[in-house]
Amino acid sequence: MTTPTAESALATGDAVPDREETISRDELEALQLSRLQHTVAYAYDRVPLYKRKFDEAGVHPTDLRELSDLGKFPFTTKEDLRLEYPFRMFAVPQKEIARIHASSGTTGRATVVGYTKQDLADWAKLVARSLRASGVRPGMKVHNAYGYGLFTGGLGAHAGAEALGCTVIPISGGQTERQIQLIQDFEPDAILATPTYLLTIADAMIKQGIDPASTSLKYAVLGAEPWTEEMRHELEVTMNIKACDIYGLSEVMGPGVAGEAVETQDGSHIWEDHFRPEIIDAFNPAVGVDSVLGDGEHGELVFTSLTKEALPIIRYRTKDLTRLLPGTARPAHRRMGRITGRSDDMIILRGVNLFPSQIEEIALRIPELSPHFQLELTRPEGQRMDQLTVRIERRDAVSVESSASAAKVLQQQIKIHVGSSCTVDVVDPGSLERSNGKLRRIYDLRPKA
Ligand code: DLL
Repeated sequence: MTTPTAESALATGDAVPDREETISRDELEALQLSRLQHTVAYAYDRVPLYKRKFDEAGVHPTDLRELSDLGKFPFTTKEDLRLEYPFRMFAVPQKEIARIHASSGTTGRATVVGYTKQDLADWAKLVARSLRASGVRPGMKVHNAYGYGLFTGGLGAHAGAEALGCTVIPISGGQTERQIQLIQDFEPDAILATPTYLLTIADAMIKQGIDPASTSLKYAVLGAEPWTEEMRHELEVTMNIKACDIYGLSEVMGPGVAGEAVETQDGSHIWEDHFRPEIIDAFNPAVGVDSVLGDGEHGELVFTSLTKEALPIIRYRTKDLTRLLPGTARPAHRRMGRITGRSDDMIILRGVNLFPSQIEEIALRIPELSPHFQLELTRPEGQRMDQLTVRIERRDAVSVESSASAAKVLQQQIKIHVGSSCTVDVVDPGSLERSNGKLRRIYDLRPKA
């Protein structure tokens, strides 16, 4: 529900937030509790999986008397969604489902998610809220380079930008030359893309002799994959823009579960009037009530939806590793720290844990090296030890000789900050595959066990 003030603010191009964005923490928690009580009862009554899981765990929706009681309820995992493929997680009859999205399902079956008309309206409202927080205003032209289709990025961002009152350019991902042409011709104010795809666009502009800092773009709202402060700096300087984060996942909604404020640029605010976040100890095999961690502690992010009709989701384990921080620009809504990685994307190299974002952070501090890199894991014949090779492009103007010393610096810095020994292979500019959306950084060539 938007208040008349917020509606008129949208119409006039003002930046006044929704009422729920500015309520006090106490008011917000009261709202969360009533919505949570409704959601667990609704899920229990309508989705057989939840009934089964709650019964097995010996909990009933009436056990939820205060917010911390949520810890008594069982988790939901991607595996649960796969087992209930395609529609058994839906809490409404199919004719009430207005849209379906699905994850690509690189391993096993895709996970399918559904939305009622009301869910779509809530989703658009939250994406609009996120974009507005990130500097986008009604009337602006928005170039949407998230992929359209079953992926929630394209259509989710599209509906949010429309709801905000923007002029949307639905270009989708790929066809980089064409993207550049349209950025020049249509002169958009904002671009929505994955960080690595924006990098691809900037890089292709440079190759065409266009200065990426000279375009009409002023704002970028970037997400769908992990990225670092160093990458933010790289993109902001190269493109002369303000770049903010947007976070989300299809199982919980899509983009817009959390969004970053341009005035603080200090991490995405989780829209807690629609989602209750928790952090759990991801690597404890017996995760349960006791494993809920306090604010500020690092662990796996877990979400419970508070308003969703088609796919209520209870304590969904995202596998995303981060921590909860106090709200700043939107004080009642806690922020999430940058996602260091996913628990299932962590490289364990001779006992040391490593994420691609750590390499990004270190590499981008070395002036000779570009943000284009891949991590290759191998186990050479006859050896028991795994080997990590960081393959990274040198910057355009850098000579082969100076990139050799940069390689040494990178290798040493990785050893110091991460604790892993690796080989660094500096390659020619333009020789590594470019991103079209979510970039694959890890190439695991080790023999399968
Ligand atoms: O990536 C939704 C989205 C689209 C978010 C566009 C933002 C912008 P999925 O394909 O289900 O949904 O992938 C979700 O992507 O669990 C994270 O691992 C990762 N992810 C999404 N946003 C961020 C972010 C979309 N801002 C998975 N930072 C999530 C880091 C992110 N990782």
